[in-house]
Amino acid sequence: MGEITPTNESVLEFEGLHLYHAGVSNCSQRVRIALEEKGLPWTSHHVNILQKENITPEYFGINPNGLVPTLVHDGKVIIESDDIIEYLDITFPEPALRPPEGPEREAMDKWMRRATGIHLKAVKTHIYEKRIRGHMVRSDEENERYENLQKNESLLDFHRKSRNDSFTQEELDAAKTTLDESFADLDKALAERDWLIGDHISLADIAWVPLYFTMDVLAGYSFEGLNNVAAWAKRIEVRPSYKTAVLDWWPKAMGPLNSKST
Ligand SMILES: N[C@@H](CCC(=O)N[C@@H](CS)C(=O)NCC(=O)O)C(=O)O
Repeated sequence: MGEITPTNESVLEFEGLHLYHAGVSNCSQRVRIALEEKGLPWTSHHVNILQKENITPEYFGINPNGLVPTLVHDGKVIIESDDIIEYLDITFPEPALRPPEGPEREAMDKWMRRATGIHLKAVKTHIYEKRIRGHMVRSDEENERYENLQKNESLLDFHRKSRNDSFTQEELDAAKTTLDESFADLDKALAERDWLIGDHISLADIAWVPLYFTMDVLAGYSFEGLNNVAAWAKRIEVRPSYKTAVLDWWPKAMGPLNSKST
């Protein structure tokens, strides 16, 4: 479950919960929301991905994909946001963010797998295409460093296409279609309930809501007609975790986070 052995051994000595994360990152938002919902104290290691602070041998030694977030808990290193939030709920069970084992747990797992499954080809592709690419252009030197450090072929391919502006129209259209289908399904699921699973917030909501928060601002994605999704996001926005986990970390340079709710 997301646990890896880091080559950068400096983190093995960390005590307590340490999070490598970025303010702008929707995957980091997931983990910060879960931490805040559980009231867990944590130490921040902010990695400014807009400034390419993740492209260093030190950080690749902690997360071999060079991605945020990474959780270090008493020297144990966990990567992948879905695995991290699940780890937190298993390790610190109260308040529970997962329903007990059974059909609701299975439904929650399915939503989480779906969020993970669409991240690179749909979420990231659409956001990079619409907004981030212009903010994260890598210099030749940064690019060379990345090519030397990154071993994950899918990520190498993604960043080469992003840098060379060489996503095909088919790939961009497929990303948009996947997002349209996903948010439409989310809207349907939320038609008769306040939360995706059961009657309170769960890891399913925490996995999906950052996509809503960032998609509209970063990608200009239209949520028109998805009223249940918008109402659900507002239910999250009134929780104290929204301010501490989402708003307080959002880089002002990227504009107001959620234009629809302000
Ligand atoms: N599957 C990973 C995806 C993580 C990811 O793509 N993180 C982004 C920010 S949301 C990142 O680090 N981007 C920098 C890069 O791609 O170099 C997870 O869920 O943790």
